[in-house]
Order: sequence, then structure tokens, then C-alpha cells
Amino acid sequence: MMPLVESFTEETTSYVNEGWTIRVADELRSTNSIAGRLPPWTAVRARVQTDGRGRTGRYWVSDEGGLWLSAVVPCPGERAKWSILPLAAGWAFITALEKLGVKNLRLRWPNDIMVGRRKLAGLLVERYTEQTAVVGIGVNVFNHPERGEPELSGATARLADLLEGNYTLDDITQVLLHSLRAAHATLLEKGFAVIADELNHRWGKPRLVCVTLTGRDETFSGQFHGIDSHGRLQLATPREGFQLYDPTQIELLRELE
Ligand code: BT5
Repeated sequence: MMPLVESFTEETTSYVNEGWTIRVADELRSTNSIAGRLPPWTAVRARVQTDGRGRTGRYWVSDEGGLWLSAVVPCPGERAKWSILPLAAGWAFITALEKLGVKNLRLRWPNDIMVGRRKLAGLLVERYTEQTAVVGIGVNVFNHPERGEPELSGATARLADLLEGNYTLDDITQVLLHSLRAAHATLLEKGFAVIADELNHRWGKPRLVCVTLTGRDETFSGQFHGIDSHGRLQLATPREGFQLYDPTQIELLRELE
């Protein structure tokens, strides 16, 4: 379980929409850390994050103009059942952006939202309590992440360059939260297999990838073939043939082509 590390130190504005209570702060270290304390169907958004986090300790540039959002969802029942939530959340958010009219999006396993080789959005799903999960998403919208981090130059995409129409961060928040709630209902009512099917249409062509297994130093490469109906990654290597990996077994996957 993640430690609880942050609480609101300033007034936030708060509003209710489609069953979500949305709290908007000016500046937070990380919206995920603060959302960990909050009840299900609460979401936290910040104008900027001073310590935005990626997965396994990586950084996330969270400058003004981007959408930095964390949503708390209920996770009833066995903990293991929810290991597919990061995949389901990726599906929820990519379909939401497609509905806004963004074209040529694809997912990079497990849930990076990409335009070609450029990263538009990243997700960080964390469990702070037994009964809830925090689904964090960072989307570049009007911001310029490469200004704060030159190594991101040429590696990011922004919604402002992809969307027609005048959408505000509030509008995009609502569309994303609506879709996350719908995906959560699909998971409970129909199970993950339906979502897995949808996801397998969104990885793009089979790609050569380089994988680091959790807790191991070594990396190896193989051909990525999407996921199975339980959310396990399907990888083909010359030595081992076709293998299935639970999402928790993989620390990092890089695309080689
Ligand atoms: C992610 O990690 O992609 C998860 C990012 C989640 C961010 C949200 S914002 C709201 C919530 N609060 C948080 O503190 N986090 C969540 P990962 O797959 O590990 O990717 C991290 C890598 O993405 C970094 O090492 C950089 O290479 C790259 N990166 C960092 N900032 C970026 C940005 N703004 N746009 C595109 N790429 C970025």
C-alpha cells in the first residue's frame, strides 16, 4: 500500500458533475498523493504539480496549461481482480479523447496515449487503500513540457495541436471522468474481456519491444502481440516462444521500432 504523503494546504474550489466531486487546486506536489485520502468518485485537479510522478519513480513534467487529474474509484472485492484497472483506464481515456475528435491516437502498453512516437498522456494508477484506487492522468494540452525538460524535445504531443474547437481544461476533465465511470461500470457488469478486445485494436502494428521484468536487472526483447482476455501481455521471443506476462511482472517496456 502506498504511504499517504500530502494534504490540501490551501482552499480548493469544488464542484459536482455526473456523480463526481471535483476539487481544483492551484499548486500541488502530486494530485495522486492527495487523492489517496479521498472517498470514491472524488477527483483532484491542479493547475501545476511541483512533483508530478510517473511510474516506478520516473518524473512527470506538470507545467501550467496541462491537465493534471487524479480520480478515486471504488475497488470492491479481491485486490487481484483490479490488476487490470490500469489497462481499463487507458481504454477509458483514449476513447474519451477519440470522442472529442482527436485522430490517430494509439496506446503504448500498458496505457501511454501516443500520437505516433510522441506521448500525449500518461497514467499512474495507485492503491492507497484496500477499497479504492487512484487513477491519475496527465495530458499535455496547452503546456510546453519540453521547456522545463529539454530531453522531452520531440517526444511529446499536445491536445491544443490536435483538437479543433475551443475546449477548456474543465471540458476535457468532464469527458475523461465520464468515460472512466463508464469503463468502471463495464468492468463490473461485463468483465474485462470486452475491454481487452477493444484495447487490442489500439496498440497499432505488432512491434519489437524491450522489456525489463520487475525486480530483475536484465532486459530482453520480443514482439509485442497485445493482451489476452485476462490482461496478460503477450510477447513472442525467439528463445522462449510465445509467453504471457501479468502486468505486475513488467517494470518497463520500451518500443524498439
Ligand atoms: C507516466 O509514467 O506516464 C505516468 C504519468 C502520470 C502523470 C499524472 S498527472 C496526475 C497524476 N499525478 C501525478 O503525480 N502523476 C499522475 P511513465 O510511463 O513512467 O512515464 C514517465 C516518462 O514520461 C518520463 O520519464 C519522461 O520521459 C516522460 N514525460 C515526463 N513528463 C512528460 C510530459 N508532460 N509529457 C510527455 N512525456 C513526459
